[in-house]
Amino acid sequence: MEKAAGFPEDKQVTCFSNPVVISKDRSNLSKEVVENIQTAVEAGKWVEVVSIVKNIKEEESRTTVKIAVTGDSGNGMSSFINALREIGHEEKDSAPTGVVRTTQKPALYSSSKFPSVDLWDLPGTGVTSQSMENYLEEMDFSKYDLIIIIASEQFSSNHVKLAKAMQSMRRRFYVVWTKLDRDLDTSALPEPQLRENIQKNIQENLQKEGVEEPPIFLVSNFSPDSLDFPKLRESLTKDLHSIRYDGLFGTLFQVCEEVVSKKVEFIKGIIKKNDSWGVLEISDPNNLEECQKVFQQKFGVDDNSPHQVALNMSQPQVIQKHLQDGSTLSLPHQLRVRAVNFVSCCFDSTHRQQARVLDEAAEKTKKILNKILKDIFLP
Ligand SMILES: Nc1nc2c(ncn2[C@@H]2O[C@H](COP(=O)(O)OP(=O)(O)OP(=O)(O)O)[C@@H](O)[C@H]2O)c(=O)[nH]1
Ligand SMILES: [Mg+2]
Repeated sequence: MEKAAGFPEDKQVTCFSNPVVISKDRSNLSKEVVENIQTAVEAGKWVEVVSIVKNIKEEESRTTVKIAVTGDSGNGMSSFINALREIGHEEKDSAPTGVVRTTQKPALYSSSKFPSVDLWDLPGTGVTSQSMENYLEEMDFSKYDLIIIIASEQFSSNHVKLAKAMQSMRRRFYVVWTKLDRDLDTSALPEPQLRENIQKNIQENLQKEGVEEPPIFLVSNFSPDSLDFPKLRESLTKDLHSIRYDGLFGTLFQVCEEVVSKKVEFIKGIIKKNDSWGVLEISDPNNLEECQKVFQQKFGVDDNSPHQVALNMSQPQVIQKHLQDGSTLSLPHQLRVRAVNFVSCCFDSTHRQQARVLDEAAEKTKKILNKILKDIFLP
């Protein structure tokens, strides 16, 4: 449905109040959420970590991703939007199309096929302004998460300029060649050959200007289920997922990793001073097995933890297995630790062994965190 005309306002992630920018644009998390997850990781409460991360993902899934459709006027931009939304040009909510310049100002559409995605039908180049510089300025492509450059008949210098601008603005973009039905009707070449020629022509024009090859799709807007349309929908779904969650995944892992590193630093301080072991409730610091057990407990990677998480994950058995691999000691491992204890006592200082056991517990914790986040965020 067309919602409005005019430019999209520069909405940032608005699901949390008091946003704190941690790394990438889309990874704005409120201070409160960051503190909650830090506290849960600090306490090794994986069930809580899972629940917080799932909430964050849910909020993020409701955040709007903005897609701009641009190109030379008449290339089939509005028709492409209708095809992507799988609605006919004659339907009430469709984007107006026509042989004369039709789209005069940006128009917003949405589709139940792509929830929480704004599809902006932009006026073609040469409609709102004379030069490409003015057009780029006026359209302000920095507002969009993904840009679809539509071309047909010829891949013009405007298309190359658009692609070049997207690359220098580090925007994700596709090139979609429309009206392939007409090309197929009028060309004497067999379909594979024709497709190859079109693709090659686009690639060469982009290469000449130093533009890295974007995803290229050849379609007919009159056949939204054939030619490259299925491939295009698949790529779009993957890219929407990546736009929403890649930065978030990295940021959350970083937040959690910092908590683990701080804890390691704190315990290493105790090891170094060989003092205050009582704080960790370790009665005999020279007993490596006791140290190992306590360290694992402190990080929440002892025998009891995997269980709790497994109950809350989407794929309980798989995660439980991963967690057990990463967090519980098998009997042979325990025996190995004892043997290592005995032999390496002769070479290693007790401190170094304590630190090594600590690092092992921390590594296991990071592995578990990585697996939790991957399980929640991977498509
Ligand atoms: N044969 C064929 N014609 C198409 C295709 N896509 C669009 N057209 C026709 O091309 C003309 C222009 O299509 P629009 O979708 O209005 O193009 P636009 O890029 O939005 O153009 P403006 O809004 O005027 O800048 C219309 O007559 C469409 O029916 C296609 O895939 N195949
Ligand atoms: Mg149009």
